[in-house]
Amino acid sequence: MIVLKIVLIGDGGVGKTAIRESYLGHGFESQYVMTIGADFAMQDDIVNGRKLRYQIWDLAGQDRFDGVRNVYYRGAKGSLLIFDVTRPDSYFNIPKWVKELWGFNGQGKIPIVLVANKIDLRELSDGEIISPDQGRKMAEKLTKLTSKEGFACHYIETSAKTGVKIQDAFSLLSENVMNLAEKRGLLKLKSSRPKSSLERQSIVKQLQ
Ligand SMILES: Nc1nc2c(ncn2[C@@H]2O[C@H](COP(=O)(O)OP(=O)(O)OP(=O)(O)O)[C@@H](O)[C@H]2O)c(=O)[nH]1
Ligand SMILES: [Mg+2]
Repeated sequence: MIVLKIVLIGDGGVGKTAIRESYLGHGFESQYVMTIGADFAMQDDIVNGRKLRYQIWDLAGQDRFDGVRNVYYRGAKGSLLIFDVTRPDSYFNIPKWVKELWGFNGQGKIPIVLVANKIDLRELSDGEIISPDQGRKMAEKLTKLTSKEGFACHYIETSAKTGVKIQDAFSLLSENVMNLAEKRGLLKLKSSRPKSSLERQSIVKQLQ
């Protein structure tokens, strides 16, 4: 069992909690209840035939929690960085979130999946909308910052309301994290020899 701490980040109201709840199979709540500080959940999953235990930290996005949030990043191995396609400000704030994430997790640059949420509202909204092209461009910009580290930042479009691509967002992130761990020799995915319990414990420790 691989234990993976991930953080859900992005501006207040972009849908971090809704995405977490959808992933956990709890359905969709249309009323906004702002997260205070952080919420925590665990979920087991199987990705590419490997058993995973996610420790999901769903952080409060409102500015008033700016100081409080920093402690929750420590030990994170990857992040879903979420913005709301109907709120351009949440897209333009992405650099702020990247800086926080890479500044406080304790290991510098770690994988990010950039998530464009609320795509069910694209057709309905008459305001300015962030396009798939803009989303991809931002992910490419992030990848320029991480390619030296040996990984890319991917882009995915979701709706917590309809559930579209929610599972994929989590598995894309864990695949990225595991590939990186394998590259760095922390995880031998292709090993044919069964691992001893000591080896397994050490992998779990390194991924925590
Ligand atoms: N239509 C639609 N509404 C969404 C979607 N995701 C979230 N919402 C709504 O957006 C509002 C905010 O969602 P939350 O998940 O609470 O946002 P958050 O990012 O956790 O916000 P903070 O906890 O304050 O940081 C709620 O009213 C949700 O119902 C979506 O994909 N589509
Ligand atoms: Mg929340």
